Amino acid sequence: MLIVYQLEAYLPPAARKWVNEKLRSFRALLIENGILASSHDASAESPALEAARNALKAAEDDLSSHKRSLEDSNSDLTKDYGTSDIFRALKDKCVEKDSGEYTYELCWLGSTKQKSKKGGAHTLMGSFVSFDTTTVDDETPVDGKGLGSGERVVLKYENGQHCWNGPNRSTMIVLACSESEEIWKITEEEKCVYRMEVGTSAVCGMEAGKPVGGDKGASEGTKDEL
Ligand code: MAN
Repeated sequence: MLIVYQLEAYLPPAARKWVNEKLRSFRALLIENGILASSHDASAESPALEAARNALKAAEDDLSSHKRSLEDSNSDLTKDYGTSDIFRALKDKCVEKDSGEYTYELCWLGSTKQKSKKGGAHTLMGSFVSFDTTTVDDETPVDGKGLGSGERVVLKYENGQHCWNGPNRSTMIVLACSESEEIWKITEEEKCVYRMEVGTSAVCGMEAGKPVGGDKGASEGTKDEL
């Protein structure tokens, strides 16, 4: 067998050169077509293998981003948006109001924040956890911007930034019917326990969180806890 490998040595010089050149150009052709790695380094990858590896990586990235968006959609579907999904329309929307040295922000079914007018970091006053109801008995102001009296829908925001020598901040949002979304009043009931009185069209025509004179919301069965 050895003789086969040494065949080249038995060839006349001109033929040996010809064979060598043919081999070199064949190798170049393989490299050009991505079949053979260009380096003599055994660990080097051929362009074809590299392209396949890149395609796999891109497909895997694509798959994880689709998985993430599927998880987001699933958790959105299981999230409680209230009777008849009424708060879904307000999702990702926020309202603000200046009060004292702060601007207060309420993001619907998101979080509440206190922003100092002097700048600096914002203080998280809680994140939405659940719906509730409360009974109020206020005089309705002439401009209609108040809670009035009766049972009102409450949004509970909890687990905000820890208060020095106090609890984690929390906010109780008491809602009443209004043409547009607006914070009417903000109070700090006790240290780091906040209350916002807020107007929204989302609760118009509701009593104790249920649609007045209809059982549409309740008949849907799954989200009738309001
Ligand atoms: C900040 C604000 C106040 C709060 C105090 C408690 O100044 O969040 O609302 O009462 O901290 O230390």
